[in-house]
Amino acid sequence: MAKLRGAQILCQTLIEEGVDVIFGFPGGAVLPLYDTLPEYPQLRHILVRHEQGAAHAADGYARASGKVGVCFATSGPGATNLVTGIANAHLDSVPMVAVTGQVARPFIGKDAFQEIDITGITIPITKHNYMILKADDMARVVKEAFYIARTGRPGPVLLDIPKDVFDEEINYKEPEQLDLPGYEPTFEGHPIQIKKAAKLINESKQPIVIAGRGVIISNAYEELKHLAEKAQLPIVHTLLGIGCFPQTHILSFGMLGMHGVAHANLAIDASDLIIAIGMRFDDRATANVSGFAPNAQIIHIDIDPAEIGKNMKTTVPIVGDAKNILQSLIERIEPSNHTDWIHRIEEWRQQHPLVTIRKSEELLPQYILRQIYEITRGEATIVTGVGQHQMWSALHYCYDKPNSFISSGGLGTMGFELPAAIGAKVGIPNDIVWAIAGDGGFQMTIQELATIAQENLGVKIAIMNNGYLGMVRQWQEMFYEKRYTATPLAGPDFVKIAEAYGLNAIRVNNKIEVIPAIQKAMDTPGPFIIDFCIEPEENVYPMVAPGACLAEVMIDPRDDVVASGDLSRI
Ligand SMILES: Cc1ncc(C[n+]2csc(CCOP(=O)(O)OP(=O)(O)O)c2C)c(N)n1
Ligand SMILES: [Mg+2]
Repeated sequence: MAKLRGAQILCQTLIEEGVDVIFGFPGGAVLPLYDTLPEYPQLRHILVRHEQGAAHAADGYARASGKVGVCFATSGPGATNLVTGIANAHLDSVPMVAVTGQVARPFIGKDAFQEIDITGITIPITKHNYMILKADDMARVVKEAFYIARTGRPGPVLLDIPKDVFDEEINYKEPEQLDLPGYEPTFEGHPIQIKKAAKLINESKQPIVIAGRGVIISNAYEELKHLAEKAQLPIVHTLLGIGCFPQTHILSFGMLGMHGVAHANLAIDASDLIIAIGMRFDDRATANVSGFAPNAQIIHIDIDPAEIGKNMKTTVPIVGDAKNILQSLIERIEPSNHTDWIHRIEEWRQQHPLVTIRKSEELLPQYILRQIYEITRGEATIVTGVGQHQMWSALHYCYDKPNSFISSGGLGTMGFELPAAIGAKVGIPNDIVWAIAGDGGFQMTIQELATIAQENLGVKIAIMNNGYLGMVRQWQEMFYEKRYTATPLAGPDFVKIAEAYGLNAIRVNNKIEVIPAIQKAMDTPGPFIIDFCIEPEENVYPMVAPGACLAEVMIDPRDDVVASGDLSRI
């Protein structure tokens, strides 16, 4: 039997769980772990500049690669700095294992230096958490953590490990088979429910699918396509559902919700049957629930039983894995065409012309996104922050490629863009990764430029620099009579900042510079930053005002708008 220290068992088990990269930041309580890392060169450690960056990078890595993201932090402030990133992963169902050091066992409960009850703090924002109190438990608990993080509805698991447990030496023996009584995620949908759902679909005249991130998590792209094509079901998707169904597909009708396209929202309103797949009726997707799909019955497919009936009364709930359920459902539905219904949605699409952009020589963000789409031929993975630029990214880049949009949905975390793009690039190094940043959010995690420089990560960054906390300013313009309190935002010279970090950067002030700048970013190996100084008071449309129903969607009131692009069908 090998004698191993707790830290060695942790590293060994991480490798067994398929981990090859860790985003982290050291400190006293995790020193024994960091001291052990060089014994395991298979584990690449990426040093971030703030622990929030580690959590978001692990999150971006997990979303892009489909693997569990891992981050390390020390006790106390290191652990609390992870909190936003853990919460972000929790709300968006991202598999993550966060390891925090804790003060040594004799000091626990003494308010020792850098002692904080991180398991207590993270109870509501983790799928599960543990404090590992002896090295004997290490391998079993780490394995459980990965199993919990990646199975069922994925989510973050935190492991808090006292410093002396890393150092504790034991006679290591392989952990036994995992035994987690009480944790048995449902995989297969109940056959009676599937039969009921198929009957509803077969009888429906105006059915519509709302597809969410669950489709991406369960890798159900083909099944969704097959289902849609067999019964000719129109598909709309949530913000995090972008990339679950090709947007150039004839049955794709774009995003619903607060900033969804008009025809998607109107179609939901008129539908007689909603087939919700891997989505949770978030209020940004449903708008005012009391007016949501007033004439529709609802089939709700979700792996998490807690989501059923939470926000919306459901006619037929089906708990289980989307891919598995769709396979059974496809067999039971009859081929159909719904020609009149699809024609009606098409008409709405014509009347409320697509996603619009003003005819203008000004530097408009929608135009920039469209050019990034054209130049990358839709091959890029887009990572955004939160705000107007996030919605422009959702609406004006056309997503055909599966899982090509990474964004903070549930928590809406400004500052997500840069570290999450780092994680995504590490997870899919051969893919093109563009971070679309707000000038506000970018300044929240700007320190991660140093991580990009140190690791020479080829992330391309477009800052949508409007000099405002733009989305909040838009709300002030619309609902607070243009009282712009605390939203005008001075920023540094981002080009000089980038240069100080040793990164290539340019500023773009005019429309004619856009295409050459994007081209230059693509042609330059390694990281590249473009500071796009966009129209400061451009707004996001369409929009459903807070409290309004989807059918009350407002489209761009200005009369010089044209469709954003021919290639896009959204
Ligand atoms: C951490 C955090 N603080 C505050 C907010 C509230 N908020 C939502 S969007 C937004 C403005 C974002 O500004 P910027 O990053 O410049 O993006 P823009 O809307 O201008 O594109 C703010 C302050 C938030 N989402 N996250
Ligand atoms: Mg801004």
